[in-house]
Amino acid sequence: ATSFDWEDPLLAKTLLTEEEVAVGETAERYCQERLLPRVLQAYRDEDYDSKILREMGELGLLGATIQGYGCAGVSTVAGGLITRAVERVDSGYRSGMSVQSSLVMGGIHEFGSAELKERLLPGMARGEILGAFGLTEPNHGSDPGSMETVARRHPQKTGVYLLSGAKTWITNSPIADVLLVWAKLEETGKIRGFVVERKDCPAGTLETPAIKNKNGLRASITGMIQLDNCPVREENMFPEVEGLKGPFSCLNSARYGIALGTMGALEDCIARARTYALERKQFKGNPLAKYQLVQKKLADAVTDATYGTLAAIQVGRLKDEGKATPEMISLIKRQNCDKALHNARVLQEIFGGNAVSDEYGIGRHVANLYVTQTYEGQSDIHSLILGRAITGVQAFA
Ligand code: TGC
Ligand code: FAD
Repeated sequence: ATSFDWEDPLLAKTLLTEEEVAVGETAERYCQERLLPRVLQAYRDEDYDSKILREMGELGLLGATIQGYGCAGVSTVAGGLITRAVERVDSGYRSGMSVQSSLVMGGIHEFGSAELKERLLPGMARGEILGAFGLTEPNHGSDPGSMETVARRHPQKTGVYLLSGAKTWITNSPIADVLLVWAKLEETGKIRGFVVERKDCPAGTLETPAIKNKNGLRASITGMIQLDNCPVREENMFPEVEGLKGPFSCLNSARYGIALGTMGALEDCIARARTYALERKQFKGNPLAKYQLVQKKLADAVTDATYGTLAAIQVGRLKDEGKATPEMISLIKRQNCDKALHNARVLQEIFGGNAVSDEYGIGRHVANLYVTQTYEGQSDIHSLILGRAITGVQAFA
């Protein structure tokens, strides 16, 4: 007999291959056993332990969808099950991993020269070489096409570009060994991707100060990238790709990871709220779970997590068949981030005053999920991407 499983109501698990189930279980075990015990202190101290990326690398969790170069070569859905497992613990840990895996390794794999891929990807897959992705600038966030960071040819040295400008709100920048920086080539005005290697930067040409005192995503490290005539060899510029297509191609896979990732955070909120509602008693010794208003909050959240998970699995399948469009990814990124944030905020109410204590974990997810709704295209920006696709009229500017 089949009974209802509140943790997987529509049996999404039956849509997964054996390999995907195994990858998901490996990731969940690592995250629950190794990440969960340290997140509370890390969040309090605003401390990101870069050993985490090495641990993930040892388990084959970094750049997992890439074929070759020491990467696991699993499906898009399996990659999403990894982000879901990590984000079940904390969006900040997923963020550090997404940047490494999707944005930097993914970018180098898709657009880098053969030499760059062979030299950097295996070390990045092991978590020994850490990456950051610099697109956002202090004056240009939602509209990165207006970026000011520029790459000029070195006046004396052939085959060298000098990068100048500033990037801000950059995950991993203070600890990154390689920084994928998007800059406009002075001679063409077109956006190009440059792999800046910290070890090759002369003193004073690259600074990556941390941005401290965040009120969300405190278990990840965020900073700036300041470039002052920083020399980068031509071999480190992506040879072919020009324009916003470069950074946005990397974002497609990172946004996919967030769509399934945020379902992990929401599921953790549901599990915590359910446990609390069953234990906490108010009015005549009844558990909160007995009250209809509380049950509705749980029912709404479980429904949204279920729909979001199924939609993400479908888009993952289409992506691997080469049938996914960027708008499909905007659709699930927007919906899943919005629903995760909304439901987390509502479930927080079940904890009453205790929600204010960080020991209950719910407030941390709420603060983190605000960030997930904001980065990689704020939800309203994804509304406009969808609106353009629906009407044929762009409403950005
Ligand atoms: P638009 O005219 O729409 O496009 C310009 C060119 O780019 C191409 N393109 C894409 N290509 C592949 N995939 C996509 N998703 C693409 N989106 C656009 C497009 O085809 C076109 O190509 P071409 O060859 O014709 O030049 O450009 P626009 O300037 O009108 O863009 C507007 C808009 C809103 C769509 C875009 O700028 C946008 O999405 N803004 C949001 C910014 C954003 O997402 N920033 C992310 C920063 S990285 C980050 O947040 C990492 S957090 C990581 C973590 O910690 O987890
Ligand atoms: P703005 O662009 O100033 O937007 C502010 C508000 O205005 C938003 O609500 C937006 O939706 C709205 N808005 C803007 N334009 C329009 C319009 N045309 N119509 C309607 N509404 C509009 N970036 C990176 O490059 N790499 C990273 O690793 C990275 N990591 C991050 C980590 C954290 C913790 C945070 C907070 C951000 C990170 N970002 C990163 C930056 C992130 O991508 C940007 O914050 C995001 O793209 C929004 O840009 P903005 O903050 O400049 O907001």
